[in-house]
Amino acid sequence: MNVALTIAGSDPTGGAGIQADLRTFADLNVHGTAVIASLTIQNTLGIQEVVKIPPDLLRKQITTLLDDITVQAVKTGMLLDGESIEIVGELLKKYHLAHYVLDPIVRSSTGYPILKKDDIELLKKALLPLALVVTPNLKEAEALTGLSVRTEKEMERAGMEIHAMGPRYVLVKGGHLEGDAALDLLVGDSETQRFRRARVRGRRLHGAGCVLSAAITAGLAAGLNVPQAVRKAKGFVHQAIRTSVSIGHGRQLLNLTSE
Ligand code: PXL
Repeated sequence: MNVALTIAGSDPTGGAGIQADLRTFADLNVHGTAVIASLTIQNTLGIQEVVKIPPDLLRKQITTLLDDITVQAVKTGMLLDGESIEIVGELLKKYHLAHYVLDPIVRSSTGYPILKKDDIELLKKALLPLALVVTPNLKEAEALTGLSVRTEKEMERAGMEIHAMGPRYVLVKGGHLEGDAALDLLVGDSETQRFRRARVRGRRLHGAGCVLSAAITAGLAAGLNVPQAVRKAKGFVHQAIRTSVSIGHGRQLLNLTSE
C-alpha cells in the first residue's frame, strides 16, 4: 500500500484542508495519514477564525506517526506561524522526506490572512529548499518574490525566481489569469513545461489548491515523477471542478465523491 501524509489545517466544510486531502488520497488509491497543524472555524461563506495547534502537539503528532509508519510522500498546507514552519522543516529533514509538496498558503481563497511577512520569509528559508514541488498561485508567487505576477511572462519569471530559492520544481498556477484556458507552468531545473486545460466557467471555488497539491502528493506516493504527477493531478482537479457541488450558501466545493 502506498502511504501519503498531509500536515495541514482542518476545514469543517470538507472542501479544503485535511478533509479534502484525505478524500483526494482515497480517490487516488493511496492510504492517507494526517497531522492537524491548525483548526479553522468556517463555512462556505468564509473563515471566521483560525487556531494553531500547540507546537509540542504538532511535533508529537508527526514524530509518533513517523517513528512507526513509512510514508512515500508528504504535503504541507495551512501552517499558521513561524514556530510551526520550523518544526515541520526540522522533521522533514529528520525523517528524510524527499517527496515533499509544499502548498504555500498565504491567505485563504476567501481572503482571510494566514501568514505574516516574517513567516513568509521563514517559509522561504526553512521549507522551500526541502520541497520537491512548491505550488504557488499568482498571489502566493507575488508574496514569495515581491514581483507582480499577472501575465504568463511574469508567471515564468516568478517561477524561475522561486526555483532559485531551492525547490526542484515550481508549479505556478494560473487559474486566476484572464482567458479561456487555465494555464499552469512547471518550472524545473532544465526546462519549463506548460499545462493547459479549458477553463470551467461560472464557479467560485473553495479548496482547489488543496486538492491539486494532495493529488500531486498521491501521484508521487504511487511512484510517478513530478511532471507525470502534475499532469494526472490536473486531470483529477479538472474533473472535480467540472462536477463541483454547492452544499452551502457560499463557494462551491470540488466533487470528491468517486462515481
Ligand atoms: O485554501 C487554503 C486552505 C487550506 N487549508 C484550510 C483552509 C483553506 C482555505 O480556506 O481552510 C484548512
